[in-house]
Amino acid sequence: MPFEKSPGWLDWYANPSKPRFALPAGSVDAHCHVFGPGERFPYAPERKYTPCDASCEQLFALRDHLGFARNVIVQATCHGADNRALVDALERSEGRARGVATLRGKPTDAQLQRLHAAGVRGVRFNYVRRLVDFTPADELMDIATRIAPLGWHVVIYFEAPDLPELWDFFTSLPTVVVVDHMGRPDVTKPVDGPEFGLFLRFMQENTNVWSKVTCPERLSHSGPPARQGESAAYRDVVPFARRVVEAFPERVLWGTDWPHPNLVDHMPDDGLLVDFIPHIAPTAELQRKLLVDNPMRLYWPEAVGRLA
Ligand code: 0GY
Repeated sequence: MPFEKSPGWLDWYANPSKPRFALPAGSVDAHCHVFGPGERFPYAPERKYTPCDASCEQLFALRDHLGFARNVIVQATCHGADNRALVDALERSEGRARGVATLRGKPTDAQLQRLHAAGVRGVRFNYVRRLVDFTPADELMDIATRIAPLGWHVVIYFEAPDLPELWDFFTSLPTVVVVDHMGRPDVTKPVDGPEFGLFLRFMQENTNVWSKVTCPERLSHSGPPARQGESAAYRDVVPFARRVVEAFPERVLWGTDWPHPNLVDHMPDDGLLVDFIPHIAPTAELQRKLLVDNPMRLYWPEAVGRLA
């Protein structure tokens, strides 16, 4: 079935540069997606956008080019709760990808077991209104309760102004809770201001909460580097991400967000995104935790201590 991309949709960067920053051995790209291909895995009827295709083969080529060992593939909203493209990617990864699915209603035990066998280790609850329609809290809490015994976690995607309203629900979740993109702070506001302060308090008071320090390209107002390798890339996001990495070094994850859905200004060169990492995790120890130890603990706990 042919699909036409949403108007203005930016395709992913075809020839990313080789990063200057050498990733530690065993690094995990802990936030990325696959889109279709639509011919094989049709986009969901309820989707809010139609992306370009971005296959798992293309994702795995990017993984190897950038120097990552593994991926965590997060179900994108354009596939709704149809996890077939995700499961197919996990099965083709030869054990080098784990996944975060979207579930609705009352999943059966058999369904959960199938997803677990494929490599799913979490579900995503999305509160970004431009991406999804509302799902009742009871339904989500039911799902969280069902997945907890499997050792899965919940990934939450929301925007900073919505945290106060969602706080009670989030803090009642019975699993590890991973926040996408630091809860999307407005980086034109002070890093020490009340809005980001609330997010830091959320992590401080709830030791089951982790954060992805991802998506500078999405959060930045100062923008991408003017020229390749310039260290000031996305400089307005650095203080926010670095604060989270330094305050919670055991509970942070990093990922490319390839193929970068819904960007309107520019499409990042994924090699330069990797070069952003040492600005937010300035020591080798912080980098190892962010890129290897933490994602391995969450997604490949059985391999910790056994694999590089
Ligand atoms: C991201 C961000 C976005 C989209 C999705 O599932 C999605 O559609 O996650 C966004 O538009 O902000 O994490 O990829």
